[in-house]
Amino acid sequence: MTTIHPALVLTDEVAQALSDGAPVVALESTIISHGMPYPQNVEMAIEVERIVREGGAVPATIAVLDGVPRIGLDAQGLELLATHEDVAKVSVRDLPYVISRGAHGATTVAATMRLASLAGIKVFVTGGLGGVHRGAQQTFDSSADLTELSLTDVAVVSAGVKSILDIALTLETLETLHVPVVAYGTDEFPAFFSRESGHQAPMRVDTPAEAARFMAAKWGLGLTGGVSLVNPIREEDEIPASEMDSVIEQAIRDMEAAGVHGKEATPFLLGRIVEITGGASLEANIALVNNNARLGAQVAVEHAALEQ
Ligand code: PSU
Ligand code: MN
Repeated sequence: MTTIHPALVLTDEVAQALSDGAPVVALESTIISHGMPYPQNVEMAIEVERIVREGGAVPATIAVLDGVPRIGLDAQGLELLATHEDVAKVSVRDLPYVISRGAHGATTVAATMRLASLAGIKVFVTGGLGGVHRGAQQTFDSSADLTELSLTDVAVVSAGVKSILDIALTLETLETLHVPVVAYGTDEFPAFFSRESGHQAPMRVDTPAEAARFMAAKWGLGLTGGVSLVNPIREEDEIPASEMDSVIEQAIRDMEAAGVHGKEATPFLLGRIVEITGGASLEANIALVNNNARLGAQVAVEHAALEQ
């Protein structure tokens, strides 16, 4: 029996799946409103939902619309997030602000995890996690995605983190925060566009069933907090790290020159990388999200079977 928080509005389909104990996969919305240009953003959102369904799970894209936290969206909701000018980027601390003002908000990994967890969803698929930014020793810019991973019992499937972040510091922080980082089918921690980051992942699983057993073992022991399941982009879709390095350095220089920081930093860098690569990074980004959706659906199916 799942208890669902009364402030949330679920679609009938998601509510039914959760009450049946059927597999559900949460999906974030910052990636739609602030992570990709239109119309690729809404096309990606629709395709990811299709892939999750094809994998035997129910997709639940999460956002705040008119001040209401929504678990599951219709086509109109996805289109609004992809096109509306006034959609705030909402991490956990911003939730009360958009809710109390009746505003629209696209949820980050952190806020999506929290809302998913309040709804009783255990598996969440995204593209890349936020983390510790390069230069954080000076700026203290470290994403609330990391603290949320330490608090909330949701498994997050991502393609690792982009090297716009300091990957070594991000991995150190996840260790401090008790967050298991589990690589899927590889020993190496993946770097989003690239399969390799030069950093080892501390743990590895090779099947969705193993991932589901890992989740059950963690939460069964009362070890609260998330699981970061990192899934490398497929070889045929990757952009080698050697090609991305100079692009990312350029994007960071442009960000510094433009005086951008804080919550605008990640969206700015993502947008610049798309521009500098002439759209090649966008193709890779879409491919890796789809790849994560395939894995996330399988993990949700296996985990739901364990819970029956
Ligand atoms: N990384 C990406 N694409 C994204 C994001 C990160 O490759 O769209 C988004 C996610 O929603 C993530 C957020 O949770 O950026 C992190 O933002 P910040 O660094 O401000 O916490
Ligand atoms: Mn930040």
